[in-house]
Amino acid sequence: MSNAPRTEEDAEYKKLCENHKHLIETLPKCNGWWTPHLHNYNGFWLSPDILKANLLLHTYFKSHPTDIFLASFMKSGTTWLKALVFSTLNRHCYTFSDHYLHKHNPHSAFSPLDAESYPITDFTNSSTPRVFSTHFTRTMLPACMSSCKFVYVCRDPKDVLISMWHFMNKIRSKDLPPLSLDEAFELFCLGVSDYGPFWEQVLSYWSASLEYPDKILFLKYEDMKKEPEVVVKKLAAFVGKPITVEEEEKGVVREIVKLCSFENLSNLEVNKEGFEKFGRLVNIEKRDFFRKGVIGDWKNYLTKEMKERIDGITAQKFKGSGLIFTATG
Ligand code: PAP
Repeated sequence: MSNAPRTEEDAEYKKLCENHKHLIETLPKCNGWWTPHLHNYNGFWLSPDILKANLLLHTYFKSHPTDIFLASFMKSGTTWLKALVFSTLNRHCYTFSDHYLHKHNPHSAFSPLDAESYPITDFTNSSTPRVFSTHFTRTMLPACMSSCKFVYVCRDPKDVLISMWHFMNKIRSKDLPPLSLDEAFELFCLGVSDYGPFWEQVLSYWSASLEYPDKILFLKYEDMKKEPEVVVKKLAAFVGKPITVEEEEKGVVREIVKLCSFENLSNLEVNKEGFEKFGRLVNIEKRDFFRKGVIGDWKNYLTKEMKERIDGITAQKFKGSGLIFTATG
């Protein structure tokens, strides 16, 4: 159980927030993507409210041994992963013709740790086991979480950049001028983006997955696109609910893949209208979680030089790690 205070008037909570505010004021800062600034904390860039959420996590979040965390860099496939994990875990609770995901955006299935509302929440989570999502780098998570299971999804950084650039311009403060692709590209390459540097964040989970393969399932968006049924079976086994031969014969895996496909989810009324609330930090239009859902859209935006620069950074950063990206052109 969490020991979160009940109200914002809690003295301990207020003191902690004051300390965090002072700490953040001392940190290096840079231009942000949707907020005016990002702050560098222990090598990673975060917007002030998300950094506050991270700092509070260390005091108030108490993990359960059975918790599962869905981790990713932004725009790498979290929405899809949430839908797949929810429908796999709860496949005995719904029929595929009348499903929770027909009426709810996948983000409402599991809470994001990074934007939880403090201090009212006590991290209640209706699912069993509890499932949370996070974009924090592994090294910024409370130590109590290290014995829990993680599913991590990564994606070609070129597609991440383009997806993020579109998304950030949608949620960017109206007081700021639009973020140009040139500026976004430069910031991304320098590692200055929410939760970045991208490469260090990915590597934090990749190396942990090599060390604890039974605790961290490391997935790639590109593999999920190519072989979604294989991924669903892996996920089911990983969360302790393996698909049986009988289920496979009945087409359960195929149904999960179909339900969670970009084409299906993006065309549901529930994902076309309205907002998804992330703690008390931000309201996001549900349709903004679904743009194109393809591999290689970067080709429509990046020049040859830009592509080569990102691929060069990726090759240099991942050298010797064993992590190889499926070539997308
Ligand atoms: P988040 O970081 O805000 O949670 P996330 O879900 O990780 O976003 O990534 C969004 C990307 O996944 C979008 O990619 P795009 O901009 O290149 O199109 C979105 O379209 C894509 N996406 C969302 N749902 C699915 C899905 N069911 N299948 C494949 N891709 C999807």
